[in-house]
Amino acid sequence: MTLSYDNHPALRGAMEPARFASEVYDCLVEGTIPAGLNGSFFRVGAEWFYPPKFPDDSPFAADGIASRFRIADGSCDFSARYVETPRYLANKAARRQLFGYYRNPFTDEPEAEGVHGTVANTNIIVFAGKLMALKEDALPYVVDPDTLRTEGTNDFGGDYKAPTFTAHPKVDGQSGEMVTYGYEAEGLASNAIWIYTIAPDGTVTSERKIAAPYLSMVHDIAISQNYILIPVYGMVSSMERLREGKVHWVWDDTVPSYIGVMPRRGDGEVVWIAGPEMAMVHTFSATDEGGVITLHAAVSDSNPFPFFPDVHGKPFNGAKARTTVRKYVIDLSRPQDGWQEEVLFPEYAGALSRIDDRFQGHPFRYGFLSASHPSLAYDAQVMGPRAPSNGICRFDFQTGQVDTMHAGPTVALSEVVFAPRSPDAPEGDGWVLAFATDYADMKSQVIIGDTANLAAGPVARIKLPFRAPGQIHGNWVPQWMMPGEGQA
Ligand code: V55
Ligand code: FE
Repeated sequence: MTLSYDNHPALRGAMEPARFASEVYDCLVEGTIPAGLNGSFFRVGAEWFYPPKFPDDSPFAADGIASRFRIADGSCDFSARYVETPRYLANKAARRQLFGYYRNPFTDEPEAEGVHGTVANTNIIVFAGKLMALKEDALPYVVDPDTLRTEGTNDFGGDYKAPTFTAHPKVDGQSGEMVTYGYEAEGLASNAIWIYTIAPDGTVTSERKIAAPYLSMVHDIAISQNYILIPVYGMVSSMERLREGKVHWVWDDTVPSYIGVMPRRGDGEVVWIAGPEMAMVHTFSATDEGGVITLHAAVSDSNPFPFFPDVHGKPFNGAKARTTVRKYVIDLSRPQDGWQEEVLFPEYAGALSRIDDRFQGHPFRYGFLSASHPSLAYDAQVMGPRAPSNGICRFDFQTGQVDTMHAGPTVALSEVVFAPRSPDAPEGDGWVLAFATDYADMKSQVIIGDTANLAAGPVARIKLPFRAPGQIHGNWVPQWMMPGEGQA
């Protein structure tokens, strides 16, 4: 049998799968890695080890590949390895793709029967002493931080009972408590969401079961001091469409959007606040005061994903897919009024919103984003006509100021992560790190900037001698937070 990507034109150039595990000892560095930056930048991305069964399948079904930039005393070692999910191992044994459309087991080959189709490609976190690769359709996969070998799933001693676990759990920056959930928690196409709190030692401390107004992609949530915010929007599915052999998600612009508001503690019910069409795929964070919630998020007016079709056959709308930084205010004394939305920095477009994670669940001031902006020059001959994300931005939500670092005219950035200068540094003070591929030589790098002067440009570029896959999400894990390390 011929194994090639020839029938998959999207898997060429910057998207062509690398298909190898890799290690680079002592990477080449341009500039100087800050002396105080000690820890690991863990990332997970997606590549098709075997080409998709259907050329129009969602890239969200590509295999997870975990990687680590381990930074200490001004130098950096890199490693990468596929997450060894049951699907990846079964495909390897068969030497072909056994799985069909994204999250549609009805389209799998008979040999895939009984093998979970998850690809663990969306986020990678350290919590309760474990490194875990996450995909919202399955339990976390535990990965050894040193070898990046996969050890198996984690159900937190059997007390996490949902079959699915979000890629975006929230860890309270002060208490260390995790607020997490699984959706489609009562089986494929169910609208059940099971919500858990987990103590810093990995003990499950609460379980609550709610029903969404309808089944939708619940990719991310936000937590404030007192509430959990659950966005629900027109990315929908049904058992019927899965049985018809289609990709899991489809956009429906006729259903209302909702933000579910649920008390973090006690057994208060969820209140669903309704509003117009939008897709709130990623949040920054939220705060609440006197029963008024303020939520910041990266939001588009409609379907942001061109590979998920429209249920009414409408063509993909690029303008409405543009994702911007927005602020939502919800007055819990008047839930029938819905929410008030404000687009804060309309010229910046970017989807992968982050904060200084030490402020998760508490009042916060700064947001971070890899973004495009009309003032950030790019080489259209190398990059093509569409502006890439080549700015690393820090938004001050108090003053409206934006600090921007231009990453270069021929790079496309992945999500930015923030590394605090010290455990108790002021909010937003430290370094930003972002993985990028330089389209001029098709090699990858990590770009580091100092928040004290982002406009000055990168302080260091850690260079790989090849192109590695971009990440979906990553996290900076300071040395003092690594499993097996004492608190600094
Ligand atoms: C997202 C990403 C996914 C997924 C579902 O960005 C939602 C949103 C990379 O995989 O499976
Ligand atoms: Fe995400």
